[in-house]
Amino acid sequence: MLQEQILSTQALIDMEAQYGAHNYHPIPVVLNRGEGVFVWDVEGKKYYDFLSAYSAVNQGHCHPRIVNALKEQASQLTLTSRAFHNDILGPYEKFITEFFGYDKVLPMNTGVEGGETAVKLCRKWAYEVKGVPTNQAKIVFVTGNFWGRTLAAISASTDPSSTRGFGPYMPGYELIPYNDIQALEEALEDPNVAGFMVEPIQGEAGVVVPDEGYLRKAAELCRKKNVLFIADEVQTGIARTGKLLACDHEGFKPDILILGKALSGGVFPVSAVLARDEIMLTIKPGEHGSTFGGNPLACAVAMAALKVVKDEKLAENAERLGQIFRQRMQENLVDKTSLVTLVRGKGLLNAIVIDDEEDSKTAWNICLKLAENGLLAKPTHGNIIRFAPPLVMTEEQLHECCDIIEKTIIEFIQ
Ligand code: IF1
Repeated sequence: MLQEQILSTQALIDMEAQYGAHNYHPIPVVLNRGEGVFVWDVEGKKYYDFLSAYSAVNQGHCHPRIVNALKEQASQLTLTSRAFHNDILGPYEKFITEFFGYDKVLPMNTGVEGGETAVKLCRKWAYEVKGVPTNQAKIVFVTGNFWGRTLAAISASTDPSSTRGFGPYMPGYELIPYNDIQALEEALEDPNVAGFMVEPIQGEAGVVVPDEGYLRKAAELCRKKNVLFIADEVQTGIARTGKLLACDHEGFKPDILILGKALSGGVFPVSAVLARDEIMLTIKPGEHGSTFGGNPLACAVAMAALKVVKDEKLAENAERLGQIFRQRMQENLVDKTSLVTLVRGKGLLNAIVIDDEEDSKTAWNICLKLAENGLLAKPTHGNIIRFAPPLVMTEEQLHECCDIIEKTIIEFIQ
C-alpha cells in the first residue's frame, strides 16, 4: 500500500482553499488529534484548546466514555429514522427529561435546528393554546443575538455579516435591546407576542453578560403576560457557565430550553428542545422532525456526555476555575495594561476586550501569537477574544494557560 502521504499544514490549508467553500477564515493551524484539553497539529505541535469548538467539547476532546458509547452503538444500530421505534430513544428521552426537569424532549441534530424547533413550538402554542390569531404570532429577540445560520435564525440577527445578501427575512420577529427590562415590558404589551428567545449570556456577541436579575425579571414578565421564555443554552448550557444551565444562576426554569454542542461532548451533532406537555404536544405526528433527529448514536452519545458532566462535577469545576481565570486576567492584564480594557464572563465562558477599534487586527494577531505559544483561541467581533477551555481542565493547567496568555499579551505591548 502506498505510504500515506503526510501533508503539511500549508498543503492542507491550500487544499481546503481549492476545494472547499470559503465560508470561514480559520487561525492557520491544521489539527489532527485531540485529547482532553489538548489538541495537536500535523507538525506534532501541542496546544491548549481555549475555544472548545465554541463550547461543544466541554467534556474535553475524545472523552473515552463518550467515544466508547459512540463505538458501541455504532457497531449495533446507528439510524432507524423515526418511521420505526428503537430500543434507545425512549430510555434517552426519559434520561434527559429527568436530567433537566421537563415533561418532554424533541430531539434534533444541530443547535440551529433546536432554535427552529423552539420557534415552531412557540408559534403552534400561540395559536392552539394562547389564542393568537393564525399567522399573527410574534417572537421577541434581542439585538446581538446569534442562534445559527438558517434563514429563520439570521432573520433575527442584527449582525450584517449574518444577514447581508440573504433577504428577504422571516416575518413575525420583534427586536429589542439586550439587558433592557423596560424594552421587554413594552414589547410584551402586544397580545400577539408568543415568545421571548434569548441567550442567557451572548456568546458570539462577545460573551456579553446581562445585569444580575435581568433574566429572572424577564422570565417573570413573560409569565405575567403568558409569553414563553425560550432559553437558547446551546453555548451557555451543559455546565459551561458554572451551573448546569446559565439560567440556573438566576433560579428559574425556561418554558422552552434549547440545548446543543456539548450535549454530545463534541463527538456527534446532537441538539434537543425540552418543554412541558402543554407546549410540546401542540406538535402532532408528521408536523415536525428530521431524518437523524433522536438517532440511536445521538442517544447513546448524549447520555454518556451528560453522565460525564455530572460524574466529573464539570459545573463546579467551571465555576471555581472561572473565578481564578477572571481574577488573573483582571490583576495581570486589565489593571496593568491599557491594551486589555476588561475581562467578563461566567464559569469558563469568558472574554477579554482589546482596546482597539472593532476592525483592528490586534486581537487576530494576538491569537496568532497565542497559537505560536501553544494556546488556541480566536477573536469574535474584531477586538474581543473569547476564552473557553474544556471544563475538565485542572487548576494547574489553567494557571499554565494564564501564564501563556499574560506573557503573550505583555510581549505584544513591548
Ligand atoms: C458558526 C458563532 C459561537 C450558538 C448559539 C445556536 C447556535 C450557536 C448561542 C447554532 C452556534 C456556533 C456556530 C458556528 C460558530 C459558533 C459560534 F461564532 F457562530 F456564533 F459559538 F458563538 N445558539 N454557534 O452559539 O448551533 O447550528 O451551529 O449547531 O456558524 O461558525 P449550530
